[in-house]
Amino acid sequence: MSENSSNSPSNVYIPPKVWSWNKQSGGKFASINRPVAGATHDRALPVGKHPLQLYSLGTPNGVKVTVLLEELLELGISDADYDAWLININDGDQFGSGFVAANPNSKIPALMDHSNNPPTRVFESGAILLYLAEKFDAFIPKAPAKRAECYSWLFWNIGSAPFLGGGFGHFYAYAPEKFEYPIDRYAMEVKRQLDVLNQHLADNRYLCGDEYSIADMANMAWYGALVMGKLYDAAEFLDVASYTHVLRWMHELQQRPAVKRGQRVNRVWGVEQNQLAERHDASDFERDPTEIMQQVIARKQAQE
Ligand SMILES: N[C@@H](CCC(=O)N[C@@H](CS)C(=O)NCC(=O)O)C(=O)O
Repeated sequence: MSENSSNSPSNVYIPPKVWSWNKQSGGKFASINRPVAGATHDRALPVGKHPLQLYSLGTPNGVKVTVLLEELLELGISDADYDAWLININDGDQFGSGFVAANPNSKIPALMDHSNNPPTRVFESGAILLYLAEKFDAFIPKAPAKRAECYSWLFWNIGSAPFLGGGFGHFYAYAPEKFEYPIDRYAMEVKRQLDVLNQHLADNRYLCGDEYSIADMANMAWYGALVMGKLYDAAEFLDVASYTHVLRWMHELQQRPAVKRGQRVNRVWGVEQNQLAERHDASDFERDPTEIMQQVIARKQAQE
């Protein structure tokens, strides 16, 4: 529609010739969003006692990794023991120089593997899942056709979840106003994605058939949480109850002890017993979450 069209509504947005950064744009994450990359401040990353050092937050992208690490430990793979440090994205921790060195994209999760010299950095949740599954040869099918299926559902998640989080979640839950056009567009896409999973899970116990894998972990953190009503308060709006096969799959996964533990790590909101701001030892799951949170706050204050 042209600028002079007689049909133009008076409040229509006409993009300027060159976009410029308007910090006042509003929305829940307006204060941390920037159009440039790189560190905003010097802050070294802490390093704990285990070879694997995870820097994360208990959002779906973070939970994918902590569930895998807890599953590896549940299998008895002690080399998968890890420290999970809290990166609070609302406080801008992802723009500290140490974190940016681990992930130039400034997003959780980021992993440093100190069992290699120099330590190996891995960023992007899908890359971390693949790296750990291959390193420990677990939760990834061995047969080539099944492994390909696992890659497919894993990368399906990496490509699809941003429409759920950055698209639907942003406009339904976080934008400063409810805009019909983007909510409609992304609700349609998210329902289509749920139907993709639902139809597949009608005939498959797990995403790769009968083998539980990193593809389940990646998708459970997003679409499983969504159908359980844990994301964006959107269960009724999206009629999640109609995706019965996704629900069946998620209910089964929720029974796993490693899933229960992994979902708590680096979580700093919601019901207190479900939180564990940082995990440095298996015994941390038995500790008082408030005490752990207080220790994290004290450490962060000392760093400032
Ligand atoms: N594609 C990335 C997405 C990671 C991501 O979006 N992380 C969010 C939290 S779930 C984040 O760190 N946001 C901070 C920011 O945008 O500044 C992955 O899968 O690891």
